[in-house]
Amino acid sequence: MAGRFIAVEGGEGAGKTTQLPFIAACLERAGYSVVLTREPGGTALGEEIRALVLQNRQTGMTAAAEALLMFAARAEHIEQVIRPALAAGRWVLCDRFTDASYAYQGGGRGLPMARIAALENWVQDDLRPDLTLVLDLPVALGLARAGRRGPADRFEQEQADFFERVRMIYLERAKRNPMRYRVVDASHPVEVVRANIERILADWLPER
Ligand code: Z5A
Repeated sequence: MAGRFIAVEGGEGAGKTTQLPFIAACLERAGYSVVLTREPGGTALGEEIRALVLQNRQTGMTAAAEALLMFAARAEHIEQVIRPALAAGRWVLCDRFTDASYAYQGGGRGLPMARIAALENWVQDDLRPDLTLVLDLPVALGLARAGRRGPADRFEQEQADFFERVRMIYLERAKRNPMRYRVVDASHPVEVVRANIERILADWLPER
């Protein structure tokens, strides 16, 4: 049987990195073999693209170049990692996927959503996550958390209104497709967020 594909999304400091190992452990306890991966990244070329798009020396990068680099990394990731894992019956748990392109390049940078949708259809064909967890919290709280973590990357230097647009797009997309998305209130302490994610997964996972 083919595996399932779960993406975890959210704005700055939402706690994806903190919660992902726990989500992977939950799935493994339920008996699934899990591939934990991330975007941009997940392959040798993808990790090089990640360094390019996050580095501060790329100050003049256009929104179109940024979007195309995200989808170049994604094309590699899908062919080399995601599809083979799903075909082998493994579950793919991905730290960000195409919703981040809608949120950051569409919402944040203002690229037309139709262009992102065209890239999505081209690069992914019919591949979409089976479940997308959106870790949501007020922008100011997320930025305060992310600020405690070290030097800001190219995205983290954006202003609050950029991240408000990112948040709005995530929430709009989740609202439009409640079958696929679950919004998790990420403003709570780590253990509370974890317990809420565990409840969502318990409801969503197939009976075994
Ligand atoms: N990007 C894009 O533009 N387009 C795309 O298509 C894709 C990505 C795929 C890299 O993403 C960047 O790429 C990203 C969007 C863009 N923009 N940025 N920046 P990333 O996911 O690798 O990096 P990130 O967004 O910077 O993640 P993050 O800021 O590291 O957030 P996080 O992983 O969600 O948070 P965290 O590291 O788990 O937690 C942050 C801090 O808060 C840390 O000190 C924790 O200990 C603390 N924390 C976490 N949870 C809690 C709770 N519940 N309470 C209190 N403190 C907490």
